[in-house]
Amino acid sequence: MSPSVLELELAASRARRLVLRMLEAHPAGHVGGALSAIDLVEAIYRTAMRLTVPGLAAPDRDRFLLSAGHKALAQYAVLAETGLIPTDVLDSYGRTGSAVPGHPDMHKLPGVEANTGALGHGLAIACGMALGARLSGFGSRVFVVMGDGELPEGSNWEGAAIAAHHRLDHLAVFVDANGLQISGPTREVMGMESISAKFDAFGWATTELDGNDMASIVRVLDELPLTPGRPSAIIARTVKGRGIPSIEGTVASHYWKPSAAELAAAIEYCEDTTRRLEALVAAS
Ligand SMILES: Cc1ncc(C[n+]2csc(CCOP(=O)(O)OP(=O)(O)O)c2C)c(N)n1
Ligand SMILES: [Mg+2]
Repeated sequence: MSPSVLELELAASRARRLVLRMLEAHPAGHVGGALSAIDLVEAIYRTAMRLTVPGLAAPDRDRFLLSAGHKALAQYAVLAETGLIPTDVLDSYGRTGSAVPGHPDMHKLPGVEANTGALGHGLAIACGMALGARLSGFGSRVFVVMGDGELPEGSNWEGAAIAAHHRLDHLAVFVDANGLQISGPTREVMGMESISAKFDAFGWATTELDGNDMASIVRVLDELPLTPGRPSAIIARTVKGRGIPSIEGTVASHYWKPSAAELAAAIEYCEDTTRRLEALVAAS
């Protein structure tokens, strides 16, 4: 049975706590972009993907590509929260040889489909996977999460053209549009609006939603493909650093190095939120 919106909110809160658990192991990382995207990642894994632990390498599996690889803490936390990897793997974050390095490594962690981190490659890789799945007669779907600061990379638009040309309607791209990138607001660094109009011009079906609102995310996931015969682009308006009030919406959240007190305050806030959601789920 599909989880309720409330259960998904609880799962995402638990995943945020796991991001903070990695920071307890090593107090530095790309936290802001992980937390803007984590509601999307949680909902995609929990409601849309067909995945089991023994099936993580099955040829006909659904695939998740984190094109903006620096958001890796979100994927690691969700893989652990959903039970696809053991949670204690997260405690090696920051150590040499860790299976959860700063950018995802497909040779180290099951569930990671490609080594990303150099921005602009995930969509083209996903196109190959989606086309390959179709040629193999599999019903696999491919989900991509990109950043809005990643969009200026030209290779994305080669991928966008390929996906539309091949009518890859089992491919869905979520743009984590938090309005910020590494050095400032995306509109100042390299404006790419209207993102929807650009994907639309390439032949995609597009929609926009609040990417930190579970009800909206689930509604769109249930509707995919947005238009049969077209790949889907979902422009998800989010808040960078969502879930840690002291860094929400700040450029500084991009690579956060919290003091012990800042980390403790973030953990306390997150655990309060989790307890509140647990009570609501129990009462529902
Ligand atoms: C090809 C490439 N150029 C530059 C970088 C450096 N870089 C890392 S994160 C980042 C900003 C990405 O912004 P966005 O996609 O909006 O992600 P967010 O910061 O919002 O998580 C940049 C430019 C990179 N990783 N790859
Ligand atoms: Mg961004």
